[in-house]
Amino acid sequence: MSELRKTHYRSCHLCEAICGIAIETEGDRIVSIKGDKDDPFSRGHICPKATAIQDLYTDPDRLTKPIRRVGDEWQEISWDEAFELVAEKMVAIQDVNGPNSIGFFAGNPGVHNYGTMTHGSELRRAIGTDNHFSATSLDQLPHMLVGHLMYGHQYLVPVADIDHTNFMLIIGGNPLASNGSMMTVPDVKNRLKGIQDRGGKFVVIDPRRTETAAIADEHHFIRPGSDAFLLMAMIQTVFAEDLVNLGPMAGHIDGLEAVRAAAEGFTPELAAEQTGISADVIRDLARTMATTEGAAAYGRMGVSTQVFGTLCQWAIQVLNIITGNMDVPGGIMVPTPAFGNVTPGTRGAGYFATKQSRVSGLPIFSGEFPAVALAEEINTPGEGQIKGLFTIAANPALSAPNGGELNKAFEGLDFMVSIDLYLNETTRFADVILPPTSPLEHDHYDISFNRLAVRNITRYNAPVFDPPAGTKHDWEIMIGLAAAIAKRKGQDYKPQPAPHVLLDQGIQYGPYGKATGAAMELTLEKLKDHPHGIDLGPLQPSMPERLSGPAKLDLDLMLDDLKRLMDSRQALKDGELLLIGRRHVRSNNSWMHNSTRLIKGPARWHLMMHPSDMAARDIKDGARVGIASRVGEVETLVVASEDVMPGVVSLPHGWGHQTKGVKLAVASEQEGVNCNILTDDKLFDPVSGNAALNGVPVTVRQCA
Ligand SMILES: Nc1nc2c(c(=O)[nH]1)N[C@H]1C(S)=C(S)[C@@H](COP(=O)(O)OP(=O)(O)OC[C@H]3O[C@@H](n4cnc5c(=O)[nH]c(N)nc54)[C@H](O)[C@@H]3O)O[C@H]1N2
Ligand SMILES: Nc1nc2c(c(=O)[nH]1)N[C@H]1C(S)=C(S)[C@@H](COP(=O)(O)OP(=O)(O)OC[C@H]3O[C@@H](n4cnc5c(=O)[nH]c(N)nc54)[C@H](O)[C@@H]3O)O[C@H]1N2
Ligand code: SF4
Ligand SMILES: [Mo]
Repeated sequence: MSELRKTHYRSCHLCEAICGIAIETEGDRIVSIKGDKDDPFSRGHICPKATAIQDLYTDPDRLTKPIRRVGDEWQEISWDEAFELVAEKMVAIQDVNGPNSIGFFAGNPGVHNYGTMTHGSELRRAIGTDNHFSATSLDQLPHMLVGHLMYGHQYLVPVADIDHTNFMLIIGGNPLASNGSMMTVPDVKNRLKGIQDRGGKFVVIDPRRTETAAIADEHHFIRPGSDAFLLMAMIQTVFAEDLVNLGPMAGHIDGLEAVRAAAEGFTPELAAEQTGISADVIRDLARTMATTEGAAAYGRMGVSTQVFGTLCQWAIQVLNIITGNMDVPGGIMVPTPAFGNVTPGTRGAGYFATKQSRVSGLPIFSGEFPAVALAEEINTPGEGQIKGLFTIAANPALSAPNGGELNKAFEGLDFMVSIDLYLNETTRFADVILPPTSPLEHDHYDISFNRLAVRNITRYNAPVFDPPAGTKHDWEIMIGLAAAIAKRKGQDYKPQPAPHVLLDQGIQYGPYGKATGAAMELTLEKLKDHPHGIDLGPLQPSMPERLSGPAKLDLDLMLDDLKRLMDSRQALKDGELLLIGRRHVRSNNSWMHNSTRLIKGPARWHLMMHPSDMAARDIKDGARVGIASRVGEVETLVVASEDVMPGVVSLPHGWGHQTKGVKLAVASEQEGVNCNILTDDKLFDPVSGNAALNGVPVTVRQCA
């Protein structure tokens, strides 16, 4: 007899859109996964990845027990043996080589897993090293650095009020494929259409005519890496045409005149030459930003992960501020989440450049060094060389630049431990793999993404399934390791309370919380009574209360960097090819290619190239091509497309699973290659150290 059918409401943990999903189960079987129509935020929307959650859950390749490498084999071991072994090896490395000889690399799924966020510090503290790295510096570091430097806190990151804006400028983001990033926005297509339905418009600036560009009112190609010229020219126009309006920020900013002076030389004519966008269009965009009631400029991966990443994100803030769009409905605002709301004095404001990485002297940001420094920190001998490594929910072998060098580095480590669900391109180098429970086997709360959501909401989800006996959650693995390491070091260790206890405290002391006397009297218990979540309303103006002082426009770092920008002027080089990335709605970074359901359909890993660039090199459509950069070379198939700008080629990241030693039956059958063999660890934004994964110079030739 079949067991009772149940419907569980939950947030999808796969991407930043955090859509509400309804998972129907029968016993330990998933019957269906659909969009939750009663979810106040996502309104029933989902994408194909949500249904693949069941593939992840039932994937025979998913690891469920700790394993250790013995020669060329993997053997199961008990949790206690695993914790003891890791503690013994890692502490021994530190005893001989000093505390910094252990490194950490934390990856993207950790941010979608609140236990990792509340308890990751336990393990880090037990080890006690300076050498932390994460996907942050392959991604949104410039946003956080600008929040920290301009507004005084790394989490003061305003988001576009997409539901009320009348003009949105999207620079280097493709939310129709990525579903929004640093802007949690489920059902983004309808929300963008909503702008058009109320008579507004949105414009996309991108070297590729993306899915988002295809439905935009305007799309302009831009030469990769040149966005800072465009943004500065828009700022220059606002000053030159006397359009400055500080709106609610008047009286709460410093440094307007210095920015005016610094912007002077960045004319639309100069920007036109550098970007390929005409001066008229640039002036028009600036005027529209300044004269539309409720306008928002938003920039994402294309402008963060490039050599002027921080400058671009700073210029976007300046542009929003001087056009009166900071902290107004329809402009950009800082959300007010139920947990982790930032007000003056909130801990974790961030710190910058208080230390430098050992080999290249790259700046620390809030406890971590840029990921571009990881390979050299492992490969360069000397005091502080990394000899032992933890990877946590990360696949840097595929996701970090100069993959060739990094793979060599992993091979040379004395000991490596991976907390991960799969034996993949990175974890195959580990000595011990510690697999956590599947996401459906633990509770869920979006600490990070409620902070970036285009509407204030809060949801808590109970586990869908009980964790199988003898399994551990990510956070339990972390405290297990921390305890074993502390014991071996002869230190006292007492773990923090469980994640849900910390969550409850944070909610109770948050802006809607019972302990702060808010009318809603929110507690975790109360939230549990709302399976679809609680709608906390649209974004609200909240300045200057959120600031500890005036917002600082004239940051020395940025004004200095404008000189680097000016010096970077270059004539468009004949025959130059710049590599950019590409995301697809049926793929998710490097780890969801093992789902047959997602992978089916046409190949999505090919190189896209403009027909004129192909003709110039005698390359046939569909041919096998060799792509080479300063650091590496790969071969793949090329597809001709007028959707990429001439001079630009596009290759998605996260592929390259045909590697020996991985246990990914479906993914390894796929032909895509690792594009990060081509990206360069010496190509980065020197201000933040963030990787420049876009705008990488390459050559392409047809294979014989
Ligand atoms: N060229 C190029 N490179 C890029 C990018 C790009 O646009 N272009 N994008 C960059 C960006 S934005 C990011 S965020 C990074 C992402 O790169 P990474 O942070 O390395 O993340 P993923 O590739 O998503 O790999 C996630 C790993 O976590 C494991 N995992 C999944 N769920 C869990 C879990 O619940 N617990 C644990 N312990 N493990 C889990 C998976 O098996 C996988 O090994 O890639 C970056 N790399
Ligand atoms: N389906 C799916 N969704 C995802 C992910 C995924 O892998 N798949 N990854 C998640 C993660 S970790 C992140 S960080 C987000 C990223 O979210 P987005 O930033 O929206 O993602 P991308 O599709 O990488 O968009 C970057 C865009 O920048 C363009 N671009 C490249 N170089 C330049 C440049 O120099 N200037 C300008 N103006 N544009 C440029 C690219 O053509 C691309 O369209 O997506 C998240 N959501
Ligand atoms: S858009 Fe993102 S959060 Fe929504 S269903 Fe797809 S993967 Fe999940
Ligand atoms: Mo990311």
